[in-house]
Amino acid sequence: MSVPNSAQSTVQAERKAYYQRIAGLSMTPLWEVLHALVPAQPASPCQPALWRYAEVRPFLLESGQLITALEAERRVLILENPGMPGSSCTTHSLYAGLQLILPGEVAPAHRHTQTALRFVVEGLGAYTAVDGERTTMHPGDFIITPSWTWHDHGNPSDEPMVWLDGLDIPIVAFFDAGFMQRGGEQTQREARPQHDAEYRYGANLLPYEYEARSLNSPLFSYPYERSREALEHLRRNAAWHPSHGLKMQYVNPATGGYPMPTIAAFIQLLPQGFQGQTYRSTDATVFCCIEGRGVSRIGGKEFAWGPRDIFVVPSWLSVSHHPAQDCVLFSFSDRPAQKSLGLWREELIA
Ligand code: GTQ
Repeated sequence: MSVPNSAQSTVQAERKAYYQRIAGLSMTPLWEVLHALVPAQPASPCQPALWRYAEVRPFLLESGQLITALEAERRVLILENPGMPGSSCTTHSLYAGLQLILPGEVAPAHRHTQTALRFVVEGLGAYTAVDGERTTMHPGDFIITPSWTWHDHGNPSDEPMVWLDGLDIPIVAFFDAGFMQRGGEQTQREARPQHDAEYRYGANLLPYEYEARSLNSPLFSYPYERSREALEHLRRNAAWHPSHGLKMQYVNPATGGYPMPTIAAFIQLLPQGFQGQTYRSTDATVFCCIEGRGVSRIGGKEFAWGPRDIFVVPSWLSVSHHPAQDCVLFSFSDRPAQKSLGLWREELIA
């Protein structure tokens, strides 16, 4: 039944006036926004994006002339998603940035409820200290700074050091659960020797009758050398995933689960000639290429990446990976948070 135009515009005007009246009581009609609030499938403002390290690096080094690590507290260029300007978000739920520490600099001790990961991109010999234990950083190392652990960074080497930071800043902001404290001293006193956690938790052993005390891995450094060696050995006799190639996930050795409650991290080998099958998953993912070159097709667009380049795959956008040579990709996402809420989905697309 068609309604005359004049009757329709009367209805519209009445509704509008009604919306204005209820706005005074801080109420708003669901039916105007229902399908935006409850979409048929994820509709993220997050866009696919690529940061080429060769383009980013000169600006990062330039920031080293503008501000010290001490003054900045953390000298980081945020990799802000082009679909969410002003948000300081890389995906809707995660933050990523490139942190620079010059020789002799210190990023002073602080702690916060936001969880952080570091993935070392360039340089050798700087350290991160987590709750009194230092770990020296090498390219490709994966390091975690769990929620509310004290951490400071320093660079006693004579090269600039750059790493990719990944934090759950948007998740913690969403929950309004952010706390932060600065340490009394810039550099934490060393409470344990280097590698203590590695031998205690990362040598296929755990302390006698050890019980996990937190949702975070007690192991906080995952050296690239060991991850890379594992991939190399497995390539000959492991099954290749049609989309992910040879993909492994970083683990909390005390639980077998993800290393942090909000962020999962992965490392994958894609052999030359591999044509990854298209897939999509609800966890938007930040990738960092470590070795090799290739192309990823994300939402129908092609992104060509090489060593140290960083790219983002949004939630539920189709993606496939096509390495031009043997490639290693590191990646992280909010998968543990989604899984603990029963939300995570992934599907292969024919
Ligand atoms: O290294 O503690 O990229 O607190 C953003 C906030 C790094 C850090 C970031 C931080 C840190």
